[in-house]
Amino acid sequence: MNEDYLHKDTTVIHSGYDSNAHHGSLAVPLYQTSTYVFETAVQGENRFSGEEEGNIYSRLGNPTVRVLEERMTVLENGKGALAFGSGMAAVSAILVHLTKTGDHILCSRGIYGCTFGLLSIMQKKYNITHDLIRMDTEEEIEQAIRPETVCIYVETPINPTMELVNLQAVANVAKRHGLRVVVDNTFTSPYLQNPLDIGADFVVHSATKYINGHGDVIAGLLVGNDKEEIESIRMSVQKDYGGIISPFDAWLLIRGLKTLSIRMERHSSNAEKLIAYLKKQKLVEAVYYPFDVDNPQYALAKRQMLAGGGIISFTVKGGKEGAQLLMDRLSLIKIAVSLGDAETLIQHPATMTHSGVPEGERRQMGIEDSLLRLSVGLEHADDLIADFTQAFAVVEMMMTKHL
Ligand code: LCS
Repeated sequence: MNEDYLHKDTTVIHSGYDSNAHHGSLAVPLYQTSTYVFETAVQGENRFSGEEEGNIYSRLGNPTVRVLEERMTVLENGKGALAFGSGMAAVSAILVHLTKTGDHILCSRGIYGCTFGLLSIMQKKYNITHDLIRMDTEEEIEQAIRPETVCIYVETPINPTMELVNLQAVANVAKRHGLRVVVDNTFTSPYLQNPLDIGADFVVHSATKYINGHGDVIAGLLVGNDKEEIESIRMSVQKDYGGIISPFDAWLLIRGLKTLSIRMERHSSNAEKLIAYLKKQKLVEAVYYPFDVDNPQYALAKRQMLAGGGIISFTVKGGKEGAQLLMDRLSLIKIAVSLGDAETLIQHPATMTHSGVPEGERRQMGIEDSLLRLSVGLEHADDLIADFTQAFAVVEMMMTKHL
């Protein structure tokens, strides 16, 4: 069947797997093996030399992992994919692949705290420098390019501020200057946004989040638009740095992915109900959500995303103390980092996910002490609203007493 014409709701379930090749098994079999038996010594020699295709050792490839990689390739409209043991393993693999000492990376104004940590290590140890800039217009991006710039690395929406990067502007500038573009697509999942279609060269995911969706796996994915290059990363950086995924975790991701489309729709519709609610609360100062009609980037969001997704950021009155008071009063909504799970989670970026970013840099990224990040889950929206309502009532009472 020509998969090009299938909808994503279908490919998340079927792509990359032929049950006829696996004893008719409906579910993708779990190949929990470290190595593979060669029929003869010469077959082993030929597999190593590349003369014969086939399995060698699970750090170099595994049939269960391959189903996941092929499914992700289809979902991101790419040409090849690699699965990793964490999102950070995927991020570090692509940055190691693209850079050498003396190079420069241009980044979106905000990035995940550990990606920032990785860039700091690369700067200190290998003199690979970076700049974090706004990327609303082509001029802004163009002005920041240096002779030693080799790639543009962006998150959109940005963790945790939910600011967007104009992907078309990035792609246009990159094309003119011969730069490679890497987009961290974790916050939208391939169901809501496909950066390779807009001109990116690589997409990375923390598959820990929406791809899995069930809060029980740490994993990462890298998808590219050039099969040969992806295979060369498999047989170099991935093989020799070794940050691979376990077959069982790949199996769980394949299982989680099957419901990606219905999950993303529910995350988005729940988030829209919560946005409407939060905007009316006295203790809430500002809300940040791409598909909020009052968001200045709403038109851009509509151009590059199918829906707003499940993440909302908002600031509350009372700074860090106000934010912590509210978190401690929530009951159904859990205080935890990570996102994209069935459970609604809330976290405080300044003291949690982005606490490793120096304060000055953090403020430049727009991460205030009063900012909270909510990962809206799959519960009934009314129950989430009820939890907020009881929490706001207590916090308001406590704040009034304080004054
Ligand atoms: N990229 C983004 C945008 C992320 O949000 C994360 C993790 C990563 C990469 C790294 O993925 P990991 O290695 O954890 O699979 N973000 C987290 C967060 O916001 N809370 O906890 C982890």
